[in-house]
Amino acid sequence: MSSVSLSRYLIEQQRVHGSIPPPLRLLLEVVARACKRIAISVGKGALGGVLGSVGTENVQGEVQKKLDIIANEVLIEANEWGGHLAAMASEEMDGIHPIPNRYPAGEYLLLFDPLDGSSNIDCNVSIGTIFSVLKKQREDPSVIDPVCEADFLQPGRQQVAAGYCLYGPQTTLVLTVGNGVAIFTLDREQGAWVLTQDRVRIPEDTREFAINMSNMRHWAAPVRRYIDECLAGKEGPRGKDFNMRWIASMVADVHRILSRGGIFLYPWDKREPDKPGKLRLMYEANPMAWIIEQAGGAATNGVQRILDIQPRHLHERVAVILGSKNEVERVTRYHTEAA
Ligand code: AHM
Ligand code: MG
Repeated sequence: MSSVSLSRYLIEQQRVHGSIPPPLRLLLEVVARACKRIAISVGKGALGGVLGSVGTENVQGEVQKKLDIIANEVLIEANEWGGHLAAMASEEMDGIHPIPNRYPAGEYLLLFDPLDGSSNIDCNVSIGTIFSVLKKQREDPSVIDPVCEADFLQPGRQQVAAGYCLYGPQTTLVLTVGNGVAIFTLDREQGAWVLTQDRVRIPEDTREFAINMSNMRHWAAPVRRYIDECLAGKEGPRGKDFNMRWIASMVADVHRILSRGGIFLYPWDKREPDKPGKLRLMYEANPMAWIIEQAGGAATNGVQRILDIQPRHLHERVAVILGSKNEVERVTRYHTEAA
Protein backbone atom coordinates (compact mmCIF):
# COMPACT_ATOMS: atom_id res chain seq x y z
CA MET A 1 0.00 0.00 0.00
CA SER A 2 1.29 3.47 -0.82
CA SER A 3 2.22 5.64 2.13
CA VAL A 4 -0.24 8.26 3.36
CA SER A 5 1.07 11.83 3.47
CA LEU A 6 -0.11 14.48 5.91
CA SER A 7 -1.99 16.23 3.05
CA ARG A 8 -3.81 13.05 2.11
CA TYR A 9 -4.69 12.30 5.73
CA LEU A 10 -6.13 15.78 6.18
CA ILE A 11 -8.07 15.69 2.90
CA GLU A 12 -9.54 12.30 3.83
CA GLN A 13 -10.51 13.57 7.27
CA GLN A 14 -12.28 16.43 5.55
CA ARG A 15 -13.98 14.17 2.99
CA VAL A 16 -14.98 11.24 5.19
CA HIS A 17 -15.50 12.81 8.59
CA GLY A 18 -16.10 16.44 7.68
CA SER A 19 -13.95 17.40 10.65
CA ILE A 20 -11.62 19.79 8.83
CA PRO A 21 -12.81 22.80 6.86
CA PRO A 22 -10.31 23.67 4.09
CA PRO A 23 -8.84 26.76 5.85
CA LEU A 24 -8.06 24.62 8.91
CA ARG A 25 -6.41 21.98 6.74
CA LEU A 26 -4.21 24.60 5.09
CA LEU A 27 -3.36 26.11 8.46
CA LEU A 28 -2.26 22.72 9.82
CA GLU A 29 -0.10 22.15 6.75
CA VAL A 30 1.62 25.48 7.36
CA VAL A 31 2.25 24.61 11.03
CA ALA A 32 3.69 21.25 9.96
CA ARG A 33 5.95 23.00 7.43
CA ALA A 34 7.18 25.39 10.12
CA CYS A 35 7.99 22.39 12.34
CA LYS A 36 10.15 20.99 9.52
CA ARG A 37 12.13 24.24 9.51
CA ILE A 38 12.51 24.13 13.28
CA ALA A 39 13.66 20.48 13.01
CA ILE A 40 16.43 21.60 10.64
CA SER A 41 17.67 24.24 13.11
CA VAL A 42 17.46 21.81 16.03
CA GLY A 43 19.41 19.21 14.02
CA LYS A 44 22.23 21.63 13.23
CA GLY A 45 22.85 22.36 16.92
CA ALA A 46 26.29 23.87 17.55
CA LEU A 47 27.07 23.82 13.80
CA GLY A 48 24.20 26.25 13.19
CA GLY A 49 25.13 28.49 16.13
CA VAL A 50 21.67 27.93 17.62
CA LEU A 51 22.62 26.71 21.12
CA GLY A 52 22.85 28.81 24.28
CA SER A 53 20.82 31.67 25.75
CA VAL A 54 20.07 35.15 24.44
CA GLY A 55 20.14 36.91 27.81
CA THR A 56 16.44 37.85 27.82
CA GLU A 57 13.52 36.52 29.84
CA ASN A 58 10.01 35.65 28.69
CA VAL A 59 6.82 36.90 30.36
CA GLN A 60 7.09 34.10 32.94
CA GLY A 61 10.59 35.20 33.94
CA GLU A 62 12.31 32.21 32.30
CA VAL A 63 15.64 32.69 30.51
CA GLN A 64 15.11 32.48 26.75
CA LYS A 65 17.30 30.18 24.69
CA LYS A 66 18.29 31.04 21.13
CA LEU A 67 16.14 28.18 19.85
CA ASP A 68 13.10 29.41 21.82
CA ILE A 69 13.34 32.67 19.86
CA ILE A 70 14.17 31.04 16.51
CA ALA A 71 11.25 28.59 16.77
CA ASN A 72 8.89 31.41 17.77
CA GLU A 73 9.94 33.50 14.75
CA VAL A 74 9.65 30.56 12.35
CA LEU A 75 6.08 29.85 13.50
CA ILE A 76 5.04 33.50 13.25
CA GLU A 77 6.58 34.09 9.83
CA ALA A 78 5.13 30.89 8.39
CA ASN A 79 1.61 31.56 9.68
CA GLU A 80 1.22 35.30 9.22
CA TRP A 81 0.38 35.56 5.55
CA GLY A 82 -1.85 32.54 4.80
CA GLY A 83 -5.19 34.25 5.50
CA HIS A 84 -6.44 31.55 7.91
CA LEU A 85 -5.61 33.16 11.23
CA ALA A 86 -6.98 36.08 13.21
CA ALA A 87 -4.11 36.03 15.71
CA MET A 88 -1.44 33.95 17.41
CA ALA A 89 -0.28 33.61 21.01
CA SER A 90 2.93 32.07 22.26
CA GLU A 91 4.56 31.10 25.52
CA GLU A 92 7.46 33.33 24.43
CA MET A 93 5.44 36.53 23.80
CA ASP A 94 3.81 38.80 26.40
CA GLY A 95 0.61 39.55 24.49
CA ILE A 96 -1.24 38.21 21.47
CA HIS A 97 0.10 38.69 17.94
CA PRO A 98 -2.76 39.84 15.67
CA ILE A 99 -2.29 39.25 11.94
CA PRO A 100 -0.79 42.48 10.52
CA ASN A 101 -3.10 44.58 8.34
CA ARG A 102 -1.04 43.94 5.20
CA TYR A 103 -2.31 40.32 5.20
CA PRO A 104 -5.86 38.97 5.05
CA ALA A 105 -7.20 37.72 8.38
CA GLY A 106 -9.11 34.49 8.99
CA GLU A 107 -11.17 33.01 11.81
CA TYR A 108 -8.68 30.80 13.60
CA LEU A 109 -6.46 31.42 16.62
CA LEU A 110 -3.15 29.58 16.90
CA LEU A 111 -1.39 29.07 20.24
CA PHE A 112 2.02 27.48 20.70
CA ASP A 113 4.89 26.63 22.94
CA PRO A 114 7.51 27.00 20.19
CA LEU A 115 10.24 24.99 21.92
CA ASP A 116 9.11 22.85 24.82
CA GLY A 117 11.76 21.30 27.06
CA SER A 118 14.09 24.29 26.80
CA SER A 119 16.38 22.96 29.54
CA ASN A 120 17.20 20.01 27.25
CA ILE A 121 18.20 22.04 24.15
CA ASP A 122 21.89 22.38 24.93
CA CYS A 123 22.35 18.75 26.02
CA ASN A 124 20.92 17.16 22.87
CA VAL A 125 17.89 15.59 24.53
CA SER A 126 14.47 15.43 22.81
CA ILE A 127 12.50 18.69 22.67
CA GLY A 128 9.37 19.74 20.79
CA THR A 129 6.80 22.25 19.59
CA ILE A 130 3.25 22.12 21.01
CA PHE A 131 0.31 23.82 19.30
CA SER A 132 -3.42 24.34 19.73
CA VAL A 133 -6.02 25.81 17.36
CA LEU A 134 -9.21 27.58 18.44
CA LYS A 135 -11.86 29.35 16.43
CA LYS A 136 -12.72 32.95 17.14
CA GLN A 137 -16.17 32.88 18.76
CA ARG A 138 -18.24 35.98 18.24
CA GLU A 139 -21.92 36.10 19.09
CA ASP A 140 -22.52 38.56 16.29
CA PRO A 141 -20.13 37.78 13.41
CA SER A 142 -21.02 41.07 11.70
CA VAL A 143 -19.26 42.96 14.53
CA ILE A 144 -15.68 43.33 13.39
CA ASP A 145 -13.93 44.42 16.58
CA PRO A 146 -10.20 43.79 16.53
CA VAL A 147 -9.16 40.41 17.88
CA CYS A 148 -8.14 40.56 21.55
CA GLU A 149 -6.88 38.34 24.36
CA ALA A 150 -10.45 37.57 25.46
CA ASP A 151 -11.01 35.73 22.15
CA PHE A 152 -8.38 33.20 23.23
CA LEU A 153 -9.86 32.51 26.66
CA GLN A 154 -11.84 29.43 25.68
CA PRO A 155 -11.84 26.09 27.52
CA GLY A 156 -9.73 23.37 25.91
CA ARG A 157 -12.77 21.34 24.86
CA GLN A 158 -13.36 24.01 22.18
CA GLN A 159 -10.04 23.28 20.43
CA VAL A 160 -10.49 22.36 16.77
CA ALA A 161 -6.99 20.92 16.35
CA ALA A 162 -4.05 20.19 18.62
CA GLY A 163 -0.67 18.60 18.17
CA TYR A 164 3.00 18.52 18.84
CA CYS A 165 6.19 17.89 16.94
CA LEU A 166 8.88 15.90 18.73
CA TYR A 167 12.49 16.55 17.69
CA GLY A 168 14.03 13.30 18.86
CA PRO A 169 15.93 10.43 17.21
CA GLN A 170 13.06 10.70 14.71
CA THR A 171 11.02 13.82 14.02
CA THR A 172 7.39 12.99 14.71
CA LEU A 173 4.22 15.02 14.32
CA VAL A 174 1.28 13.99 16.49
CA LEU A 175 -2.10 15.44 15.59
CA THR A 176 -5.75 15.36 16.53
CA VAL A 177 -8.66 17.11 14.88
CA GLY A 178 -11.15 15.35 17.15
CA ASN A 179 -11.21 12.05 15.32
CA GLY A 180 -8.51 10.07 17.14
CA VAL A 181 -4.78 10.64 17.20
CA ALA A 182 -2.49 10.21 14.19
CA ILE A 183 1.31 10.06 14.19
CA PHE A 184 3.42 11.16 11.21
CA THR A 185 7.14 10.60 10.84
CA LEU A 186 9.31 13.02 8.87
CA ASP A 187 10.88 11.27 5.87
CA ARG A 188 14.03 13.37 5.69
CA GLU A 189 14.97 12.29 2.16
CA GLN A 190 11.60 13.33 0.75
CA GLY A 191 11.00 16.15 3.22
CA ALA A 192 7.50 14.72 3.72
CA TRP A 193 5.34 13.77 6.71
CA VAL A 194 4.28 10.13 6.39
CA LEU A 195 1.46 8.60 8.46
CA THR A 196 3.05 5.90 10.61
CA GLN A 197 0.28 5.27 13.16
CA ASP A 198 -3.41 6.07 13.26
CA ARG A 199 -6.03 5.65 16.00
CA VAL A 200 -3.42 5.56 18.76
CA ARG A 201 -4.70 3.98 22.02
CA ILE A 202 -3.18 4.39 25.47
CA PRO A 203 -3.43 1.30 27.74
CA GLU A 204 -5.81 2.04 30.63
CA ASP A 205 -3.43 0.61 33.23
CA THR A 206 0.25 1.18 33.68
CA ARG A 207 3.28 0.45 35.86
CA GLU A 208 5.19 3.59 34.90
CA PHE A 209 5.02 7.13 36.26
CA ALA A 210 6.73 10.39 35.29
CA ILE A 211 7.21 13.13 37.87
CA ASN A 212 10.08 15.36 38.98
CA MET A 213 10.87 13.48 42.22
CA SER A 214 13.20 16.23 43.47
CA ASN A 215 10.07 18.22 44.36
CA MET A 216 8.62 15.46 46.55
CA ARG A 217 8.93 17.40 49.81
CA HIS A 218 6.83 20.22 48.32
CA TRP A 219 3.87 18.13 47.07
CA ALA A 220 0.34 18.08 48.48
CA ALA A 221 -0.83 14.96 50.37
CA PRO A 222 -2.81 13.26 47.54
CA VAL A 223 0.16 13.30 45.13
CA ARG A 224 2.49 12.09 47.86
CA ARG A 225 0.10 9.27 48.71
CA TYR A 226 -0.09 8.16 45.06
CA ILE A 227 3.68 8.17 44.52
CA ASP A 228 4.37 6.56 47.94
CA GLU A 229 2.06 3.71 46.95
CA CYS A 230 3.84 3.30 43.59
CA LEU A 231 7.21 3.25 45.34
CA ALA A 232 6.01 0.60 47.82
CA GLY A 233 5.90 -1.83 44.87
CA LYS A 234 4.62 -5.42 45.10
CA GLU A 235 4.55 -5.33 48.90
CA GLY A 236 2.46 -2.12 48.98
CA PRO A 237 -1.27 -1.50 48.44
CA ARG A 238 -0.90 -1.50 44.63
CA GLY A 239 0.59 -5.03 44.64
CA LYS A 240 2.90 -4.30 41.71
CA ASP A 241 6.26 -2.70 41.02
CA PHE A 242 6.40 0.64 39.21
CA ASN A 243 9.09 2.06 36.97
CA MET A 244 9.90 5.79 36.73
CA ARG A 245 10.91 7.96 33.75
CA TRP A 246 11.37 11.76 33.66
CA ILE A 247 12.77 13.40 30.54
CA ALA A 248 11.89 16.99 31.57
CA SER A 249 10.47 17.62 28.08
CA MET A 250 6.70 17.28 28.30
CA VAL A 251 6.54 16.40 24.60
CA ALA A 252 8.88 13.45 25.08
CA ASP A 253 7.22 12.27 28.30
CA VAL A 254 3.76 12.47 26.68
CA HIS A 255 5.00 10.69 23.57
CA ARG A 256 6.26 7.79 25.66
CA ILE A 257 2.83 7.58 27.31
CA LEU A 258 1.13 7.53 23.89
CA SER A 259 3.50 4.75 22.84
CA ARG A 260 3.22 2.43 25.84
CA GLY A 261 1.02 3.96 28.57
CA GLY A 262 2.02 5.66 31.80
CA ILE A 263 1.08 8.63 33.92
CA PHE A 264 2.63 12.13 33.86
CA LEU A 265 2.28 14.53 36.79
CA TYR A 266 3.37 18.13 37.19
CA PRO A 267 1.37 18.96 40.33
CA TRP A 268 0.89 22.10 42.37
CA ASP A 269 3.62 22.41 44.97
CA LYS A 270 4.15 24.63 47.96
CA ARG A 271 7.25 26.43 46.64
CA GLU A 272 4.87 28.76 44.77
CA PRO A 273 1.58 28.35 46.66
CA ASP A 274 -0.20 31.04 44.64
CA LYS A 275 0.46 29.34 41.30
CA PRO A 276 -1.63 26.27 40.45
CA GLY A 277 1.34 24.55 38.77
CA LYS A 278 4.34 25.05 36.49
CA LEU A 279 2.89 24.18 33.10
CA ARG A 280 0.84 26.53 30.98
CA LEU A 281 -2.85 25.76 30.46
CA MET A 282 -3.21 27.11 26.93
CA TYR A 283 0.11 26.16 25.33
CA GLU A 284 0.89 22.85 27.05
CA ALA A 285 -1.92 21.36 29.14
CA ASN A 286 -4.89 21.89 26.79
CA PRO A 287 -3.36 20.49 23.58
CA MET A 288 -1.78 17.55 25.44
CA ALA A 289 -4.99 16.84 27.38
CA TRP A 290 -7.03 16.66 24.19
CA ILE A 291 -4.49 14.39 22.48
CA ILE A 292 -4.44 12.11 25.54
CA GLU A 293 -8.25 11.97 25.74
CA GLN A 294 -8.52 11.30 22.02
CA ALA A 295 -6.23 8.30 22.56
CA GLY A 296 -8.43 6.93 25.36
CA GLY A 297 -6.53 8.43 28.31
CA ALA A 298 -7.56 11.07 30.84
CA ALA A 299 -6.25 14.48 31.96
CA THR A 300 -7.16 16.43 35.10
CA ASN A 301 -5.66 19.04 37.41
CA GLY A 302 -6.49 16.78 40.37
CA VAL A 303 -10.03 18.02 40.80
CA GLN A 304 -11.30 18.92 37.34
CA ARG A 305 -10.98 17.75 33.73
CA ILE A 306 -8.34 20.01 32.17
CA LEU A 307 -10.42 20.59 29.03
CA ASP A 308 -13.25 22.07 31.15
CA ILE A 309 -11.13 24.74 32.84
CA GLN A 310 -12.22 28.25 31.88
CA PRO A 311 -8.98 30.22 31.34
CA ARG A 312 -8.75 33.67 32.88
CA HIS A 313 -5.36 34.69 31.44
CA LEU A 314 -3.36 33.78 28.37
CA HIS A 315 -0.35 32.62 30.38
CA GLU A 316 -2.34 30.86 33.11
CA ARG A 317 -0.65 27.90 34.78
CA VAL A 318 -2.22 24.64 35.84
CA ALA A 319 -1.45 21.39 37.66
CA VAL A 320 -1.30 18.52 35.16
CA ILE A 321 -2.05 14.83 35.69
CA LEU A 322 -2.48 12.89 32.45
CA GLY A 323 -2.06 9.50 30.83
CA SER A 324 -3.47 6.01 31.42
CA LYS A 325 -7.12 6.41 32.41
CA ASN A 326 -7.31 4.26 35.53
CA GLU A 327 -4.22 5.84 37.09
CA VAL A 328 -5.36 9.41 36.40
CA GLU A 329 -8.76 8.56 37.89
CA ARG A 330 -7.04 7.14 40.97
CA VAL A 331 -4.95 10.29 41.59
CA THR A 332 -8.04 12.44 41.02
CA ARG A 333 -9.98 10.30 43.54
CA TYR A 334 -7.18 10.77 46.10
CA HIS A 335 -7.65 14.55 45.70
CA THR A 336 -11.42 14.24 46.23
CA GLU A 337 -10.95 12.04 49.31
CA ALA A 338 -8.50 14.56 50.81
CA ALA A 339 -10.76 17.57 50.19
P1 AHM B 1 9.50 24.98 28.96
O1 AHM B 1 8.28 25.17 28.12
O2 AHM B 1 10.10 26.28 29.42
O3 AHM B 1 10.50 24.09 28.34
O4 AHM B 1 9.03 24.30 30.37
C1 AHM B 1 8.19 23.19 30.37
C2 AHM B 1 8.93 21.93 30.73
C3 AHM B 1 8.16 20.68 30.38
O5 AHM B 1 8.48 20.28 29.10
C4 AHM B 1 8.65 19.70 31.40
O6 AHM B 1 7.69 18.71 31.68
C5 AHM B 1 8.94 20.54 32.60
O7 AHM B 1 9.12 21.88 32.13
C6 AHM B 1 10.20 20.12 33.28
O8 AHM B 1 10.31 20.77 34.49
P2 AHM B 1 11.51 20.50 35.52
O9 AHM B 1 12.64 21.33 35.04
O10 AHM B 1 10.94 20.90 36.83
O11 AHM B 1 11.86 19.03 35.47
MG1 MG C 1 6.86 24.23 27.49
